[in-house]
Amino acid sequence: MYYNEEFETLPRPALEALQLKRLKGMLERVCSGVPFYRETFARAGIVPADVQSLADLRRLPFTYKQNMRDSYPYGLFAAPMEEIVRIHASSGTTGKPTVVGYTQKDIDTWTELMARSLVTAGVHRGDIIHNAYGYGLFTGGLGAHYGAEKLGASVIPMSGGNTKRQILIMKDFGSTVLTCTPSYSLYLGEAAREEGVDFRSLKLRVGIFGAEPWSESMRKEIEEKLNLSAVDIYGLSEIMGPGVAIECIEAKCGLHIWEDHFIPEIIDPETGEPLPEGEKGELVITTITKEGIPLVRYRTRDITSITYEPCRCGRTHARIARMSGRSDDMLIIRGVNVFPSQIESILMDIEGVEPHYLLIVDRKDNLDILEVQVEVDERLFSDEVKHLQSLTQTIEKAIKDLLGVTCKVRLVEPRTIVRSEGKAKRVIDKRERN
Ligand code: DLL
Repeated sequence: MYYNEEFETLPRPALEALQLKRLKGMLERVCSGVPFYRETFARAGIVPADVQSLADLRRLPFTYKQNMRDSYPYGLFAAPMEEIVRIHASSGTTGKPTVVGYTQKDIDTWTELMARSLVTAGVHRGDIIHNAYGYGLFTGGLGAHYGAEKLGASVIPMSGGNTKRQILIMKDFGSTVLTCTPSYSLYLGEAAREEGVDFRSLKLRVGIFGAEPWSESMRKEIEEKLNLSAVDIYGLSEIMGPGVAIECIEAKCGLHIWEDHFIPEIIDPETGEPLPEGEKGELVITTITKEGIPLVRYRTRDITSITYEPCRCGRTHARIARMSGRSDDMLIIRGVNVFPSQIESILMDIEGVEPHYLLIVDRKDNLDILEVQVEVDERLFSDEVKHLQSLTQTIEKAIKDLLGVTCKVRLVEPRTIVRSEGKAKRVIDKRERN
């Protein structure tokens, strides 16, 4: 089953011709409309007319999350604010979020690609989609919502949280599709058991899970516990949101990346050089149809590999492997993107706290938990217990307020956190990954 058969099955030569045409148009647009691109292209000694083949793409400079931050909030927008109809944002490497703007055409494209992704995952009209991705600045909720409506399915806009109610609704409303993060799906499974609800008695058939790393063994566990077929969906706000790539229900072997709108490359994150098909490296994406904030060779930092082998579902779009990590230190904690440097700058603004800390991430009852161990100065450590307690709460509140992440702070004595002779090890991630 296809949503848009013509585009999903375009023979590769036609797909590549379309990519080149769209790429050229996009390069003209960004060079005339965005000073950042005019400057970086000039520095690289390149004008859009130099790009005459898809292979020429590699001559263009990369774009980084930092470039978006430097032009915070709207500096990289290629359309005037009068044409921007939606704004989303995700965490940046420091306190400031990365801001993305969509024109009406961008929303239409996203909606179409999300509808296409849902059909690829085996969803159809008549399905009842329980959408537990968060609604808000995060792209998950609204992205899945619009796609589901466009497809003609019934969407229940649950958003995250209020787990008991989620289970009641899922049961009473007869939900057939669940969309949320993989870790939240397992949490729902556990909570249902506590409520005496057996997933085998529910109508759920398909789960569409993404926004954080997960593994094949986790897929197996989810499928067993929730009695559904679990599909991996990938996306990022900078590029669009959910629906950049998704597994097909037929093969569940790699995620089709929608090449009529995005050009993927796999590069060596150290050297920036392109890697051959099948080799693991960093995913770089060029958007070729976006108007609000088109991105040229955007460094996603996500590690994967790509294959152009035909897929048994008949779609001709390349497949990327399940994400196996990141080339930077970004953590995803209960769906929230967090950089250790963000926590560090919060800690450093608090009096009595030493610049030695350790973040310990674990998963308990299928939920991510973050412990922040931090050294306090000698004077403070010998202080009254109530002062230490209040400091703990101050730090926990600051992290919650600024980053949206709940954590447990543990104050430790001076010189207890292991010092390193090279790069400091700031993070211990105990969550399962393979
Ligand atoms: O997480 C968009 C999304 C929403 C995708 C719902 C899928 C479902 P951001 O908050 O900007 O956007 O985070 C993007 O999350 O660069 C990856 O590191 C990670 N990520 C997203 N999907 C997957 C996945 C949304 N399927 C960042 N597997 C990305 C592993 C994923 N990591």
